[in-house]
Formats: sequence, structure tokens, C-alpha cells
Amino acid sequence: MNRPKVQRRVGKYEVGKTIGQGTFAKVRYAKNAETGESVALKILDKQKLLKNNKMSVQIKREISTMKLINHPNVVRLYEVLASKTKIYIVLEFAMGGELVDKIRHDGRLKEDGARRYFQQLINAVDYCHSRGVYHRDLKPENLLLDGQGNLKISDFGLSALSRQAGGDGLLHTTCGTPNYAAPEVLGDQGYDGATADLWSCGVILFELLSGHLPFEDSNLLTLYNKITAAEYNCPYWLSPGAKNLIVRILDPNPTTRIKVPEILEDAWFKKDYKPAVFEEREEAKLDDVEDVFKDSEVSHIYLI
Ligand code: 3AM
Repeated sequence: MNRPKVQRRVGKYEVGKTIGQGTFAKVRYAKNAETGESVALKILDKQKLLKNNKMSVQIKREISTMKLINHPNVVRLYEVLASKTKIYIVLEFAMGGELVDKIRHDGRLKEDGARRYFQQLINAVDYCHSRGVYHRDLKPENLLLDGQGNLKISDFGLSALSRQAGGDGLLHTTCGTPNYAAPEVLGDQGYDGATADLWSCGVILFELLSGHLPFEDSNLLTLYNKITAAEYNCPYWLSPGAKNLIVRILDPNPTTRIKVPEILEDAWFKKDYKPAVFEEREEAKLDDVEDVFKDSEVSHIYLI
């Protein structure tokens, strides 16, 4: 006898297949039953989070961070739901998958294509920085695509609000993937989140244009040394304009490294640049995130 398929539901969301699994979070496809809209549900185990206080702080930070962000090139956080055991972060569904799969499948991009992604990346990163939000783990795996092939930055799990930065205004936690990390991040001397993010954008631009990483080595110490010395070779086919911009971003000295206003004035960057047009959202309160972590049966925080 055919038994009816049990459809799991969380609030107004019909939960579908698992998209991915991280250390602390499982990501599942879901559908808003009222609107038919697709979403990505990031599911976190409350128990595990509360056992690990550091992680709990990090997740609260992620939620708070994303609530401040409303940009067409950043994965949107719609709302946060909680049951007794789980926390559900409802995210915009990026149906185009990861940019990294595109590079792995199609190889390096033509300069116009790479420039378009890079312009969207810089526009979104600049928006986040102006709100005191630093990603700190920018890499192609965190760059998703929507149905129109637009970039969507995801995973703010490692970002920090500038108000949480140390007394000297610098961030002190070393994190992120070494290949994309700035020299000063690896040096763990305390660093400025904005300039460190720009370095990662430079590594991403290099990878989009060349199809491989600027800094690679199986030995971690050698890799660190290469990054610290900004020791890399630009492929000969790169245009002088692209090469010049990469050199200005991959400057190991964070104080002389190019900043966003100068990138926006760069001739190679400016070609066909159309900054994103969007409406601002009112700033959300940060303290209501605490409610989701309380031992309540179900709590809802609606952001839309
Ligand atoms: O496991 P893979 O790498 O295939 O791309 C993300 C990753 O896929 C995907 O979930 C997996 C674990 O992070 N993912 C994360 N957020 C997403 C979103 N908002 C997403 N896929 C679509 N939309």
C-alpha cells in the first residue's frame, strides 16, 4: 500500500532535500508554502551550539550581521525560527550554485565576465564595510549565483561587526582559508577587516582571470611565506590593466594596499560598471537575536 509521503514543515516552510552539510549546520532546500518562493534553510543544533559557547557567540554574530545587510549581491536573511532543539536560518535560495563550480567546469573566465563578477563583489563588499561588517572568509566557495547569473555572497559565519573589534579597532581572530587570507591575517598581529577582505577579493579576481590560485603550496609554511612576500606570477595573457589592478590589491603592506575608492576609479574596473540599484532596509535591532537562543518551545523573528 502506498503511504502518503510525510512532508516536513517548519513554520510556513515545506522542507525538501539536503543541499549541503557543514560542521555545525545542515543546509536544506525549502519552499514558502504561502508564496511558493524557494529558500535555503540553514539548520543548527541548539544543544551543540550551547555546549560550545564560542560557536554560539559566532552564530549570534552571523545572524546579527546578516540582519544589517540588504544588498542584491549578498544572500538575504529572511527570518530566523527556533524550536526547542533547532535553529532555522531562512535564507534566500541561490539557484545558480557556486561560482567555484563554474570555474572548475568552464575554466578561467574572459576578462569581461571576470570583471562583471568582480564589480558585483566589490560593490557588495563596499556596502558591507560601510556598515561595519567584514566577511573575513571571502573565497569562491562563498560566492553563489542566482538564476540570472548574478553574484550572491554567502556565509557570514566568520564575520565580525566593527563594534566587536578590539580596543585598537583591529580584529584579532585568525580565520579563513589560508590561500585567500591576507599576510597580516596570517601574521595574527591584529588587522583591519576591510583591507584584509580586499586582499581576498584580489585573490578571487586572479583566480577568475587565470583559472588557478596566485599562492599555492602543499607545505603550509612555504604557502605562508609566498603570501607574506606576495610571491606570484601573473599569466602572460592578462591585459596590462588587469595585471596592474591585481598588483595594487595584492600588496602585502595593508597600509599601502589599494582601497575601495581607488578601485572604483581604476580604468580596468570602471569599464561597463553599473553599481547595483536597490532600496535600503531599516536597521534591525540586534538584541532580539537573543530570543532565538532561549529555551522556548517555538519563537519567530520575522524580518519581512
Ligand atoms: O555542499 P555544496 O558545496 O554543494 O553552496 C552551498 C554548499 O553547497 C549550499 O549549501 C552547501 C553547504 O553550505 N548553500 C548554502 N547556502 C545556500 C543558499 N542560500 C546554498 N545553496 C543555495 N542557496
